[in-house]
Amino acid sequence: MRRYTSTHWGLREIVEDAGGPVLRPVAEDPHPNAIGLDQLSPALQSLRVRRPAVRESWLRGGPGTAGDKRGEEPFVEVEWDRALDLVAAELDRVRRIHGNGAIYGGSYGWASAGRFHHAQSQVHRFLNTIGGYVAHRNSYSLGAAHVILPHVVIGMGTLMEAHTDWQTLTEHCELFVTFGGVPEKNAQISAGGVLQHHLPGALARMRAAGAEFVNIGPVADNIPEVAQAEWIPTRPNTDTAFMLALAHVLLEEDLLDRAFLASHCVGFDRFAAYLRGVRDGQPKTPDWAAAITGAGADSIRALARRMAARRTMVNMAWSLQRADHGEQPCWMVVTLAAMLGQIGLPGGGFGIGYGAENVIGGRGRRLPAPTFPQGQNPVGDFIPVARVADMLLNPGASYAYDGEVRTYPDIRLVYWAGGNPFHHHQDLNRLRRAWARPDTIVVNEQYWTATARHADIVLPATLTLEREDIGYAALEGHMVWMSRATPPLDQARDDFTIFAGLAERLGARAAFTEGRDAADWLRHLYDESRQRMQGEGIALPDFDSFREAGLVELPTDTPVVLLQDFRADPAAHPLCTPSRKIEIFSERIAAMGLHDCGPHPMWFAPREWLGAKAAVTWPLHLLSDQPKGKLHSQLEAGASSRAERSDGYERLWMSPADAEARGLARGDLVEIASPRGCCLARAWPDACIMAGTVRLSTGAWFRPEGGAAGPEGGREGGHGGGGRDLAGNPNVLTADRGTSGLAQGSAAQSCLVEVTRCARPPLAHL
Ligand SMILES: Nc1nc2c(c(=O)[nH]1)N[C@H]1C(S)=C(S)[C@@H](COP(=O)(O)OP(=O)(O)OC[C@H]3O[C@@H](n4cnc5c(=O)[nH]c(N)nc54)[C@H](O)[C@@H]3O)O[C@H]1N2
Ligand SMILES: Nc1nc2c(c(=O)[nH]1)N[C@H]1C(S)=C(S)[C@@H](COP(=O)(O)OP(=O)(O)OC[C@H]3O[C@@H](n4cnc5c(=O)[nH]c(N)nc54)[C@H](O)[C@@H]3O)O[C@H]1N2
Ligand SMILES: [Mo]
Repeated sequence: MRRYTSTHWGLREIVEDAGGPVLRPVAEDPHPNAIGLDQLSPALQSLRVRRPAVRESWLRGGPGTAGDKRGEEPFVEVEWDRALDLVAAELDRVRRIHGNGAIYGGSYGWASAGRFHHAQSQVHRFLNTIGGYVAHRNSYSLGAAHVILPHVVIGMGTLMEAHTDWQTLTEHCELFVTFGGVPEKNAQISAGGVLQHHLPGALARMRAAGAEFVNIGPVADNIPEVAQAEWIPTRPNTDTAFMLALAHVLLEEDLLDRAFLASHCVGFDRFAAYLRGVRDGQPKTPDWAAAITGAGADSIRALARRMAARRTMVNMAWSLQRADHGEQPCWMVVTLAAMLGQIGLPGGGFGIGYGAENVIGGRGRRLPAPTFPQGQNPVGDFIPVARVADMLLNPGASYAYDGEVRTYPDIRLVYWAGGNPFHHHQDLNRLRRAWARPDTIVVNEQYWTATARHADIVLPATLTLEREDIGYAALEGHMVWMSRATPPLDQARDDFTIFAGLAERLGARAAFTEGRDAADWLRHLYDESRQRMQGEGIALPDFDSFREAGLVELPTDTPVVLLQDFRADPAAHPLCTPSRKIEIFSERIAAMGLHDCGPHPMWFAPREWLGAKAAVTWPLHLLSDQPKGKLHSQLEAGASSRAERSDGYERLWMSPADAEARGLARGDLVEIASPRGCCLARAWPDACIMAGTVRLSTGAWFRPEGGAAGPEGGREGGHGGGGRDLAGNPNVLTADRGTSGLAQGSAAQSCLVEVTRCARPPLAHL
């Protein structure tokens, strides 16, 4: 009998070794990776939260005591019953005195794969049973895309699974133009799990069939070599200007599909007036764009003609919209594809995120998943997810969001399970100040992450390998019984058990558990899904046979052509937009009257970019992309993550010219500074990075000099926010601003920095 576990980065087989259970990639995967294979190693296990722990002054003084000491003070371990009593009493106090609207339970994060022990679902369901919480909306991944796209074409959720599939692209696509590559490192991941990593194979087949690839952007190594892509280097955050110039050429040379624009789109004429510069006096010509993007005007012109002459797919990476005015590239990529008139044709049109996750471009079908119900939230209040520090710092303040003026709630208690805001949020020193405000912060964690270290009460959570679960990713073509490989470490409990214990103390046990334990829930969720799958013509084995079999493959043979039905008959298959067509001009957005998001796609200069005044002092644009050797901050100390570092430090990729100008050689220790903070890394000059751009991948465990407290206390005797981050987390540098008043998404990719040799090496080496 084969035993499996599912991870967001691949399915693993659990095999017994002389020293205990070990993980192997499954044989079915043509391009497996090595992420997390060492999860049970003593080195990683030594970083676990082993017992419930309470921050010293909170334990002494209660809620609200010395919030500014969070992250510096030692913790005191307590018994489970005491910890649960404390958390339950505090939840009850806050809801009685301030109401459930004072509890922030958004709890953003990837947590682990597995349909039942999904930390966010667990915490949301629990909080719903005790009266509700302030939730979050959208994601760090796609903050701008989620809000703009439904106004313009279709929702991002639908789009995720509606991308034209790789096989269809192989058969029909002649030219694949991508802004921000098709990163193989990112396609290692799919939420819920991956059975087969298909990106490298897909690009190789497209290339063999004759497709040509053009990669536009500041870095060249974000598309597999098999694609043999032509690289047009451009400055970060200038993609909209580049696309506008392509559009200008199509318009001026009459290379656009006027019939498609008339039958399937609204508002092209007003956009065309903008392209021509009727009101602002600035035609968006290739020469105009050349000055902004750094690309040659001739190369823009030539590319536009080539795109019009071929079956062309235009793609953008999600990173483009994780930037100031990130709504614009999303809107513009759709507009450009509409002008080419190939939307709905096999191999043409647009993509938002080929390569961002393995799932994009697959042929799987959405099927009824086993889903742990989260219940109803009686509070109903929410924030756009990346506005968390704003919320904590400015209770009662108002902000614009998607046509509304909203007010930040006054949060007294924060509950986090399954995410790491001290990895993922921008401007971590600001987050530290915001985080000092609530009366109480509770975190369920597996490891002593920076977020756990900045909590008041930390409850130890199990690993997936310490519990049973159902792994499911229909679009990836599998459902898997996740076996328990090892008993829970020390006193760790699964989130369900933790919340059941809290619910019990708050008189909500029956509502939370519905009388089921974890094993009952797994059977129940599976049976329910099995029944609904029958309706879809899928026969799943019964629960016990499923457990026995381990892996069930689901069909992945549905060809997809994005918006094919809409193209064929727009009246019968209308879009969700107000006009039921593609909106190149949006009356709805126009009516919002936003100063930072206009009624059609436009070029807005980001607040931080190489063309800004601030670039005199901060002359390098920092890209903080997704890390190759891990998922976000997970298993940061693991082997595949460490392999991407250089002698213990993160690598700062930079152009050879920028390194030389600073007298830096490969491996030199540098300080990277922005107006918001400073961190260390090793210089890594490489010709794949455009001059003026540097790259530091995300995921490092924030470690401000002086040490953040763990059970053992601060390492070098406490140090307030603002110290250098030794781990190299780019979020000490990034700015915490919303993309615009439309979406308020994370704008992490708009960040200027300077790099200097590190003159003062840290006392403690990593
Ligand atoms: N500068 C910059 N910042 C970024 C980005 C960027 O491009 N640039 N990208 C952003 C994006 S797209 C994202 S999605 C976010 C990701 O940010 P997160 O999703 O917050 O990152 P993870 O490291 O996956 O955090 C998951 C945490 O859950 C814990 N965990 C895992 N399983 C369980 C469990 O069963 N129970 C409990 N209680 N805990 C568990 C893990 O130990 C880990 O600490 O980062 C964002 N931040
Ligand atoms: N290995 C790994 N894979 C992951 C993740 C992970 O943590 N690790 N996270 C997953 C998650 S949650 C998400 S949301 C997706 C994110 O997917 P993306 O947001 O697309 O990923 P990034 O790696 O941030 O960026 C993709 C590429 O765009 C480039 N880029 C950045 N800014 C610009 C720009 O202004 N213009 C152009 N043209 N290019 C630019 C970056 O240098 C990078 O090469 O990745 C997923 N995949
Ligand atoms: Mo993400």
